[in-house]
Amino acid sequence: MPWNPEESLSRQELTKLQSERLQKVCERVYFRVPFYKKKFDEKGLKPSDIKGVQDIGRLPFTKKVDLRDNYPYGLLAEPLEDIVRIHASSGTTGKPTVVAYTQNDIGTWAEVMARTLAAGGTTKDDIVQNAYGYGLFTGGLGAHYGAERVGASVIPISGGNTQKQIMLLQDFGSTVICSTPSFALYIYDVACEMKINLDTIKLRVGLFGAEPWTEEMRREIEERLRIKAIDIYGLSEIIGPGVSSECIEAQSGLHINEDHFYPEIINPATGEQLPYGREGELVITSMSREAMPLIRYRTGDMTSLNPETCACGRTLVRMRRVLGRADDMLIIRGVNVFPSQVESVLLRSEEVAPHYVIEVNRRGRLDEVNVNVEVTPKFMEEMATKVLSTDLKTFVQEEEELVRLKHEIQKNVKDIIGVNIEVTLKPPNTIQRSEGKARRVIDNRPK
Ligand code: DLL
Repeated sequence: MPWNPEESLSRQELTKLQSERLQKVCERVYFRVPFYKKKFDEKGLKPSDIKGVQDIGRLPFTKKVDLRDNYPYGLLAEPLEDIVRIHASSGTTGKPTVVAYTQNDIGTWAEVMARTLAAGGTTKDDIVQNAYGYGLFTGGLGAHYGAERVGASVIPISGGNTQKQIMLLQDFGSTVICSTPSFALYIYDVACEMKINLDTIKLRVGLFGAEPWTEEMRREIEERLRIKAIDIYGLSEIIGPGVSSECIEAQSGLHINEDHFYPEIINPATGEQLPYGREGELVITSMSREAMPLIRYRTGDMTSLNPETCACGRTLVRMRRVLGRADDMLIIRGVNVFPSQVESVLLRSEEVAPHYVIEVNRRGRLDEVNVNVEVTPKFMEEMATKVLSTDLKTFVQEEEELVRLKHEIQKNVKDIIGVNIEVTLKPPNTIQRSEGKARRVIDNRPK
């Protein structure tokens, strides 16, 4: 059931609401944020030229570099005395990206996160173990406020502390977990090591996001933890988590809270708007934010939009699962590859575990990719009984069974993605686990 009737408006009603909010936000940024006044002026645009969403293509884009150039407070549309919260996301280089909220923004955030939790089937009867990190990262407090708004009991355990997570899952009877998908798998592994009987855990749903993951990973998590795994998406610059989420009824695309966040898909190379169904870069205008609204923010995330009404009754447009950021795309011998595509091929082999890291090296003028992936403990045991000579400690890569599996994976990658990669099989529990966002790529190429 949708949390708010605004999730099921007719397209006509929604467009009217969006157009009103878009006009207002254009006024707000033009008269309050010098950066935007300059951008509008350069295009010869006045806020009054924007009559509705049909005119959005006339507006300038905002990029991450604009946030950095205006660090820390240059893009605020409200005086600091009216700001009640500041978050930041760590960039790969230098200063973090700063985002600010007024009291009303915090209210909007709690509302969209309540929608996310409700879409995942959470009610006031649930106990929500919130394993997103609390702090500058928006995951922890975002999920916290949403869960409270729904009326659930929130356990603010934050990320990390894996053994304690398991203890609380058992003792507090948590029914919903919020975490990155990679951390959920880590919790499962540790629970197995601790020989925990999963029947003692009441978990039924997980709300997973903050990093790219695949359908294959969803299946692994659902089978192992015996829960429904829901994809939730967002980014600090726009609000944090709460931009879009799947519903438990369909688990088929993430409903974008379009009444607050106007989505467009563009060709990242040309900036041209693309129609529904076409894959491109997601661009979002945060129409109802007060402290730091952004106009046509280029998220860097690649997806497509589907306008069909969903089985759950929500009319909000759905975005396809994010394959990855345009910046994370690897170009292997001219072929564009997202780490998540490698993940989905790896997990087709039942003998490998969902723990991997992709290394990229430069040899001469060519990029070489080596995928390190763990075999499952079951495969390891079978190998030990079949190949008596195998010294499991040294994990000899030339061993017949390993060579067969390695070739099978390489062939799958070649057939499905169309590139040649090197594969290094690793014994169980040797690839570093993540308690937050997983680091899937180690790029050793000279900058
Ligand atoms: O990761 C907000 C968040 C917290 C979302 C908790 C979901 C759950 P940032 O740290 O600013 O904010 O990172 C945002 O993470 O642009 C995407 O590239 C990636 N991302 C977030 N959710 C997903 C997802 C939070 N479900 C960046 N699938 C975004 C794929 C995701 N990528």
